[in-house]
Amino acid sequence: ATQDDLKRMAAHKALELVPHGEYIGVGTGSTVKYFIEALAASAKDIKGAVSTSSSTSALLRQHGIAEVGLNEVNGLALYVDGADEINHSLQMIKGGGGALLNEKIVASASRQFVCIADESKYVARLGKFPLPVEVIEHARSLVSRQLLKLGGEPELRIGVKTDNGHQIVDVSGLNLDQPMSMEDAINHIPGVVENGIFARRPADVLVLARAGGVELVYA
Ligand code: DER
Repeated sequence: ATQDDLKRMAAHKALELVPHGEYIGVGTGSTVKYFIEALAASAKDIKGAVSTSSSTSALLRQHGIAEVGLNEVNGLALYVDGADEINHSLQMIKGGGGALLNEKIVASASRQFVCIADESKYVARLGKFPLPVEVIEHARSLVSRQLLKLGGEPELRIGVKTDNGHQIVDVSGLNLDQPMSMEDAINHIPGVVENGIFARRPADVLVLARAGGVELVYA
């Protein structure tokens, strides 16, 4: 099975966890793209979807799934999203697709976080994938100096502005063995908007696709 086959398998399996008649949150990325396709082809009648990026909004529109704004709903039953890395406590590194701010916001509004991923994302230790940090442009150098003090090597994601108009620096070399502490430390740097460590609020279940099949993994 190719990685795309595995992403498709995980996305399809996640449909079983989608309740009827509820609002759900939908993340961003190529695995989520397969989830949106599977959802559209299924008989699931959700009330609507809260998006996390312009690319996900375009996919929802393309597949005839109603999009609602987060301000229009009072919480969400479920949030479905991918990850760049996810450990055995279901803590994640996200933001490879540049939507980490909206993803963390919508995830925080959701009662259950379902992560869909192929086996390449499931790791014993977080930190091989460079950590995306969303920063305010005029504070970028100030933030980068602080990230260096934390042991990181920040690199500007050239030519990228997030849907919320910010820049992203990708930070290699950080020690993420205490992911919750690092998530808080980085978010306390003035000029940081959000970072891609999802440790304070990890996923509730991982739909993990391997060559041998798809399984539900709990922390
Ligand atoms: O940017 C993100 O957080 C995405 O969810 C990313 O982590 C997963 O993207 P993929 O499904 O294309 O691998």
